[in-house]
Amino acid sequence: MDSLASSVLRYRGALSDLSAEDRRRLLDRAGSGVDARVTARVSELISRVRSEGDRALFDLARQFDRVELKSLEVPREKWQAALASLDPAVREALTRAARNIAKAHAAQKPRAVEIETEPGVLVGRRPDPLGRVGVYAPGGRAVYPSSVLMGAVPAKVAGVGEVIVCSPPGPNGLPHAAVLAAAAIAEADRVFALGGAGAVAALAYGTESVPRVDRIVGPGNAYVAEAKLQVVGAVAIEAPAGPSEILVIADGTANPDAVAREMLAQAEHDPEAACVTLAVGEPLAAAITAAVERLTAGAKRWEIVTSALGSRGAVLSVASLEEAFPFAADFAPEHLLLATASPQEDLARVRNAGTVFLGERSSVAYGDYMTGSNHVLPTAGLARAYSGLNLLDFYRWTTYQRVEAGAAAKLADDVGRLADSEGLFAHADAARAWRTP
Ligand code: HSO
Ligand code: ZN
Repeated sequence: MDSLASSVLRYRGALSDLSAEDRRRLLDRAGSGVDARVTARVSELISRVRSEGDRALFDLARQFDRVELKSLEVPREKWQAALASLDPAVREALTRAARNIAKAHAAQKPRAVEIETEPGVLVGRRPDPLGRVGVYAPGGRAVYPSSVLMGAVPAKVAGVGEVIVCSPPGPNGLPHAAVLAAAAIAEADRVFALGGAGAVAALAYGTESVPRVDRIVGPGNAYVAEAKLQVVGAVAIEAPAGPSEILVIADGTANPDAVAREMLAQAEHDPEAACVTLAVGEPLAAAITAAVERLTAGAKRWEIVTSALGSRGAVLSVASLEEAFPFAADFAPEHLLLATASPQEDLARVRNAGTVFLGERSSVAYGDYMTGSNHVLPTAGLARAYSGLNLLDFYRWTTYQRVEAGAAAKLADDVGRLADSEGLFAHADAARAWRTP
């Protein structure tokens, strides 16, 4: 591996020269940022909220947010006030984002189906919107009103009965003004000033003032992510999202500066972000590396960017696109950017990406905020099995079956046989009772 002291990137050189150890480190991102102390601490916090309810939540606000809350719930007038005092241009941009998210997700509406598997045997299923959903929005280093929209807007489009936004309080006892404004734009139903593992526990189990929800979505720090995993027995969550990731596949048509900008954009999210480029040919890899170094030197969030690129940053050369796609499928990135001559054709070769950006002009930033596609996406290689947050996450299916008179008589013998073979004789009796209509 080329380890010039000047490079801000952890990995350089040819993909085919990567040692087995380095390849594994790049691919194996599971559990990054989680340690045993977090696990123990979170389980303690969850037990406290379960046993003490609101009292624990007020205590946690004192302890972690250093604020004495008067009430956990934030009245609607406060969100409306936050919206009114937001910079009008930002308000317009958020409203535009919400509109595009609503449009893109409305197109995903599921349909009820009913089919006849045999004459007189009808089987169907119907999508039912969830009753109540919690949307978590972090505070502190990452205040992302955009993420509030990504959770709450699709929930409302699906027709979820009640959408609850939770975000930690600042010194004034309220969540960040931008988060409140986004909750207002998304037409959330209730907002609570609650953060961290305590918020997740309250949403999962309910307290005197926080109602229990059916699903919790939205990004958070290591404590929130761990808490979501620990409450899975009581509530549904979405695919756990960890530090941001990007994989760029670039061919000779790519602009090195454009690729470098995309690397830095995801790197500035988190010191643990994973940013990788596969460039066709060594000269292109060298040009992209130079661009990454130049832009990093001027980065406003220099510390975060250099930590990310220094631990999981890579610009690697490949001989051809054919070499890039299998690696991309193994890496299973949250964001895949195809900076290639024919991105639309290359899309057919993509497997296991959270979301794909076709052509270097389709900046990941556009998807993060505005295209309408969802930015809550699987990370750490979970894109192998999970999809990004989408409309279906806000429904559950009710399946049903109906057996008509003549059909019951025809099912009776075979069902009786199968039940007998499993030693379940009451099942067999129940089936055979309808043999003679
Ligand atoms: N890129 C992030 C989402 C986001 N970007 C929010 C800006 N704001 C998901 O990995
Ligand atoms: Zn982003």
